[in-house]
Amino acid sequence: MEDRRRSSCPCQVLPRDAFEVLAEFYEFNEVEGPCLAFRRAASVLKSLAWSVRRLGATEGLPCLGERSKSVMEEILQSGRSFEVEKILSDERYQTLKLFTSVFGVGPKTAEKWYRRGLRSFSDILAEPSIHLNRMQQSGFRHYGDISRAVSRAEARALGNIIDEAVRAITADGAAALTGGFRRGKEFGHDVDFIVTTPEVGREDRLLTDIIESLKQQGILLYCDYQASTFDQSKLPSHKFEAMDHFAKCFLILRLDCSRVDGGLNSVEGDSRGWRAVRVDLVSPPVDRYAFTLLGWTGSRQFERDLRRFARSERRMLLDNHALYDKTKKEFLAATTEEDIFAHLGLEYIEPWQRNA
Ligand code: DGT
Ligand code: MG
Repeated sequence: MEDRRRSSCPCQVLPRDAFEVLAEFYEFNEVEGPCLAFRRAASVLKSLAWSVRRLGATEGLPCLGERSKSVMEEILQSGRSFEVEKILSDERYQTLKLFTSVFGVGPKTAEKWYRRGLRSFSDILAEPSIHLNRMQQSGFRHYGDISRAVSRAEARALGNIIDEAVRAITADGAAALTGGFRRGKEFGHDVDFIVTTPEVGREDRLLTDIIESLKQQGILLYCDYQASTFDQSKLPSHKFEAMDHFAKCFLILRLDCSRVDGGLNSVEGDSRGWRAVRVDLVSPPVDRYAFTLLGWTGSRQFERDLRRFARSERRMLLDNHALYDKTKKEFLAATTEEDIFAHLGLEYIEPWQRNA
């Protein structure tokens, strides 16, 4: 009887969601240690094939520290976490969560707006002294569409569009789906592709040509292009958060309903006949393709853990550009992801097993 009452309680929270809230709270407060600890704890629970119903069941699981365990214990006993409920009802947390949900708005900008007393989108848009950059303007303009999940069918349709654009530019070019969809996810917040040409040095041009083609087709709603700053003499970075230096672009594309099998994942978009979708393209030189594919396939937690394993267990530095053996003092070449796992002395891990 009591159990039934508990399960119908609207406040009931899953331990994994509680850890995500706590991680985000610490991220907003720029406290890295507990943020990463709660993210890792959430990942561990996500990777389990079963749901945790009693604390004893978590014994032996890695990466669950004392604080994670005590939050979990409270939830398993009462269905709630006092700390998480306090955060969820906190005005600052709610406001930063809302503001950072806009494309182009990071925690620092959100905090700045919050400190100025702004609490809603209408507050921001009505404030004459706020200057929105181009990315944020697009973020607000397409907010409804890009905050709605992208389906696998939509990702496939975008894959066809990018593939056609690449092949029209160069017959031997290629586009590969990466990110969450390569890991088998059914929905994502964007669609990530790696585009390449077999000729090293042509990749920057390939990306700008693709952008031009999307513009000609009338489907380019927003584009932030970043030219390559890749320096092959540099050692791989040990900082995961630093993005790679290859040519890349962050786009918003117009996806027409007619291109998607089964229609768009959006009621409003269906009646309009199109929706806006976030798309990222990265274009590494072909000899770095395998490292980029591994790095952009994710998940973020998997990438962090793989880099940590390389560093602490193998004395190797891994990032999206390269793998460096500190003992031999040499770069290790790879043409496939299998080569990289082999250099690390690991069995190949399939993309769908990387959903940590
Ligand atoms: P999604 O789009 O939310 O469904 O999930 P993902 O996994 O596709 O995530 P996304 O699109 O943000 O990023 C794609 C991959 O790129 C991600 O799995 C790992 C990599 N990545 C993303 N952000 C960073 C970053 O800040 N640094 C590095 N090194 N890699 C990143
Ligand atoms: Mg993605």
